[in-house]
Amino acid sequence: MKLRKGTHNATGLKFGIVVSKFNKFVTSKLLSSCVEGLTKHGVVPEDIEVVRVPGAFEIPLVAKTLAGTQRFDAVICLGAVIRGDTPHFDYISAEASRGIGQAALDADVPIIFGVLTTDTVAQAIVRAEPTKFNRGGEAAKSAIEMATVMQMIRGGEGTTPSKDNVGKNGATRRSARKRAS
Ligand code: INI
Repeated sequence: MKLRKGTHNATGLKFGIVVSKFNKFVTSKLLSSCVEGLTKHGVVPEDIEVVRVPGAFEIPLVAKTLAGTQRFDAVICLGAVIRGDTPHFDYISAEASRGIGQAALDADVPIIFGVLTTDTVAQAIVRAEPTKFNRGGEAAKSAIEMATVMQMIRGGEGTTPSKDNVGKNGATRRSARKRAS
């Protein structure tokens, strides 16, 4: 039996981040802790590209487009949808989650769902807080784990990413696969 699982060593990996401006007092915290999570695990700042969008509703299209460039090992989506007095919350949160899931399948690249959906502002704040739930940092870890496990599955050998998964220019097996097709 072969066990395949991702690692948290992100050296040489590249990440795109889509972050929404709506509820910026929450999403800015998600973004900073996500970037910190990536760099803590070996990603260099030049290998992180951040795109800001108006709200969570706009995240899926940009995530799919970023992933489709094949320049990233994973894309991370960050947003905060907070329930109000109308059904608006349900439409935005449902579309963001459905769209992000679909984007990953369409682009064939890991896309991480780091969008908070909460009933109250207080719940959102505590989830974004790096010293509490740290959802931004968790999104970073999930992205690294998915990027490395996809490399392994696609590379087909070993139970950890092997050095020959990385080409001369730092391109991973996934981008090599794209060049070959
Ligand atoms: N966008 C969010 O990211 N969070 C919210 O809580 C939110 N609420 O509550 O309205 C929200 N709305 C904006 C939406 O995402 C779009 O940007 C807008 O509808 C334009 O398409």
